[in-house]
Amino acid sequence: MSEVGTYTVEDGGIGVMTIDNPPVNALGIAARLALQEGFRRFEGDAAVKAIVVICAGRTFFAGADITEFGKTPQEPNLLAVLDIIEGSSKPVVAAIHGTALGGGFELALTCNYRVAVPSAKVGLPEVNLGLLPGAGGTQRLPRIVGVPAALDIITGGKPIGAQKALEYGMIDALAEEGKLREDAVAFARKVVAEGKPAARVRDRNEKLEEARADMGQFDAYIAKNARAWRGFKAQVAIVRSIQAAVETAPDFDAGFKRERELFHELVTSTESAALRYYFFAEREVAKIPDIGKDVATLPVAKVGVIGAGTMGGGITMNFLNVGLPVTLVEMNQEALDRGLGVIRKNYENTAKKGRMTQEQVEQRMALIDPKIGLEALADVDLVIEAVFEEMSVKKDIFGKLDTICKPGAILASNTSFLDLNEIASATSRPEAVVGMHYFSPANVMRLLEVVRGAKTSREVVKTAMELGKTTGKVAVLAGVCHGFIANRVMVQRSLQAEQLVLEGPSPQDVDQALYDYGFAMGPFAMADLVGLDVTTRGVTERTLRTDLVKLDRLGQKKNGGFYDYDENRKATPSPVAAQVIADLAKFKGVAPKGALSTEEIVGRLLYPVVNEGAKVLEAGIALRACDIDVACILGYNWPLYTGGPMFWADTVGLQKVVDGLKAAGIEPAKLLAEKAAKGESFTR
Ligand code: 3H9
Repeated sequence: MSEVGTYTVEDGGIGVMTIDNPPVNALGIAARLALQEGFRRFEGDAAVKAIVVICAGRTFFAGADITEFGKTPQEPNLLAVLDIIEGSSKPVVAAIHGTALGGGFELALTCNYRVAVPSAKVGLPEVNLGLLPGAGGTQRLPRIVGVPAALDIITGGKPIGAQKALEYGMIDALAEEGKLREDAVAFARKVVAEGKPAARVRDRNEKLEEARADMGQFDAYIAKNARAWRGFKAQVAIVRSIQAAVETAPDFDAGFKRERELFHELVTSTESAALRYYFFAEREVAKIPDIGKDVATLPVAKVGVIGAGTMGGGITMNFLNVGLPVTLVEMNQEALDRGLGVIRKNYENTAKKGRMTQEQVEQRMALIDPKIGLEALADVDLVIEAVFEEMSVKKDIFGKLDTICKPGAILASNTSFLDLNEIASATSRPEAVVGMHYFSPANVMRLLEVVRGAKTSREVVKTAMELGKTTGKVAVLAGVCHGFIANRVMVQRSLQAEQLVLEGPSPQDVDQALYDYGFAMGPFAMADLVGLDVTTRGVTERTLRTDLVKLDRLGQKKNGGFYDYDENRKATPSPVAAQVIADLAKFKGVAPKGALSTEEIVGRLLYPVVNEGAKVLEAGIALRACDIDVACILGYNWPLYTGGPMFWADTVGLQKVVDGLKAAGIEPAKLLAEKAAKGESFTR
């Protein structure tokens, strides 16, 4: 008897093996042993004429067990199990519900037939883990769907709904929802009755032979996607592996050998390790040690948002998108109308791209209850304040909310820097006050920092975290400090950049180094895009930005900033900016230190981010290093394939980071120095 498998023989000689390996039936050792055992039994049982493989619980196999990568493999490995399935002398039917992903779908592809309920999804998402489907996926899928579709499906990594999968031929039949087992068994009986030889996907070669007419398509596909795939390795490896399938057909084993070589290169790469780390990190951040299942969430059926500006509007859309009504409050009709107009325009743009219908636009707009004045918020369950970043304004609003909002309502602030405890002190219910810090554009960026004040109740924290999930965000818990997690650590990059250009490297040297590292844009190009006047509001001391603003150089929108721009907004190095930099360096007495290599620039800008991350950890502002990584990746588009600043620091080596900081005259954080001295790491 297997730990996770049960085996029964149904009428008509249909052997059904049910694998139950919660939570997602990952193909770890227990599941593999159960499959091996099932096939051994049914092969040896003359009464069994066909075999159905089905899973219990919420899903079919969700893939190889990711936690096993990098560990000594336990036999039988997945490939050996798939060989057993494909070599079965009896027809095998995969019965799919939930998600058949990665190695799970590859397993289904070694079965002779695939039957799925309409709600099921199938796919090969390995690319998201920096991998290619390494159990035959790049060899078998193009044999079914053809090369162009296989390229899109495997490099895209998105699961495909059962109906579409049926059209592609990825599954053979749809079962009735809720009747998968009966229908799969009936399907198997029919196969037995028809007595047709059970075909194998590996023997189908027509689509590959067709593809030989255009062997240039592989290079062309890579060239077309070069920009989007910058820094990632798996996508190109996937294309090459599919190319190998075409080149070697009908010799399946030769193509498969190439797939294995490429898989091995990827699975041992830092990039894949980073992406796998990130996969678990995104799930880890939801876990808060002192807030377990015993803590209740509060019901939120109606939301209030104060401020219909860019942030308030974006925040509002998150709730409308999941059908939650929002009372949107402004102080005057003009601001309210303008905010509503922007929300409508956003939805209409989405509709124009065909990603929603006009009817859906109207449905979402109808969920907004636009109101003037805070009094309209008396009956909401949650109110999020998104007004001007000024303590006195916020305290005034929270004091009023305290008298207006019903007991039990959650009072949230979208402040990005201010002291949440001070905001909460303006109310008589600090336990109800929480930070819900969104990143702009709030309807797009996936990060939500939930800020826990000294007195915020566990129920309120849990509700805010879960609301993040319901609205498609990844919620990361932060403690109270200036800038919380993402802003606090990332501001170091900008501070260093502005110091560094005074010492010699030009803005374009700095921007190029960060672009090459993987950021979409360097800090100077970004400052020009946002507008230097915006980023210097309230700054009184003399900085590069304030000096540029004094010359009316506001960035892309006016006269250039750190760069000059032509009529197509193409940037060129600016002699005026170079002079401004030289003048400020002289004024501050900064001596030129000469050129730096790209690696030195990256270290100089990003080691201080790591250092601040260590301080954030030390102070308990972030629960774990992975919380900082998730916050930077989702809030600042830190390149995913580096794993975020803390994972990257471990890759570089903490001693090297410490040495780099010291060389730049920056004191390493205590935690960082200690870990480096002990040879420890943050994430591994
Ligand atoms: C592969 O197959 C390689 C092969 O090509 C080649 C081999 C030679 N392994 O996401 P959830 C855990 S690569 C281990 O919250 P949902 C997850 O960490 C794999 N653990 O649930 C979480 O743990 P915890 C290709 C896994 O309902 C728990 O299960 N497959 C795995 O929101 C629940 O997960 C994929 O990339 C795994 N494969 O979503 C699919 N998957 O509760 C990866 C999940 O302790 N998985 N866990 O935090 C998913 O996309 C989603 O989990 C899924 C369910 C859609 C299945």
